[in-house]
Amino acid sequence: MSEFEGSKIYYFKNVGNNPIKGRGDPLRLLFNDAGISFEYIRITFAEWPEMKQKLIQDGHRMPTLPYLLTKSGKFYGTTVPLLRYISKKLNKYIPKDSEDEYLADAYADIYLDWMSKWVEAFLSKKPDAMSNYENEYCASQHANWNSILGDKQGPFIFGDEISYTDFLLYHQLNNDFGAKVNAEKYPRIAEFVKAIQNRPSLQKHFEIEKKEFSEIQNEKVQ
Ligand SMILES: N[C@@H](CCC(=O)N[C@@H](CS)C(=O)NCC(=O)O)C(=O)O
Repeated sequence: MSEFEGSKIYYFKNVGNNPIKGRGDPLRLLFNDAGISFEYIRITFAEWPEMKQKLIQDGHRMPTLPYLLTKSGKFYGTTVPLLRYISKKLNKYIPKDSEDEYLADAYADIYLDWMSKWVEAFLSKKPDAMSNYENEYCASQHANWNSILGDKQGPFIFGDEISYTDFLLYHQLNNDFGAKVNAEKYPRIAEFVKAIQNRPSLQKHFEIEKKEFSEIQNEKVQ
């Protein structure tokens, strides 16, 4: 049994009235795909400062969200290093070829830049910040990822084998546009999204996502 079985994953509640926006979901995608049980604990913006201070006092050096606590109480933070670490431990989701392993790291770095741009636009007070981000920045990211996906045969970044970087890419596409893409302009991305959404091991994940969406909509209506 994996040491991550039964972990608690902590992330903010309700970023932008949406259960998947922000940085929490790549971990959920990986856990769900791998069939590892976990509890997803959502915390409010008001709760976080005190929790963060407590984590710092307890000696944790990466007190940002998301973070993970294993059943035995081990703390792990920061999304990409954590995805990579879990993948290594599972001996899954990391390309076997060392050049592809390097590329997976490099593409994960591109994801981090992309996510930072989204955070910047999301938090900006400028009225056109989000539309500029979506129309200009996202367009250049989509063009680049369409090419990256075109470098190999197969629906995923490294071909037929899914990697942790695929979870990052899918999450960002979902975070921005609910994973809707212009299939004529970006056919490889469209194929990729379809492959992720049709993946049998992720069907429960998508059901939970749908349920959470409707719960948030109902909360808004009340
Ligand atoms: N490099 C980290 C960044 C994490 C991060 O900045 N998380 C934000 C939420 S999306 C956060 O914790 N903000 C509150 C804080 O920094 O105290 C990662 O990718 O996990």
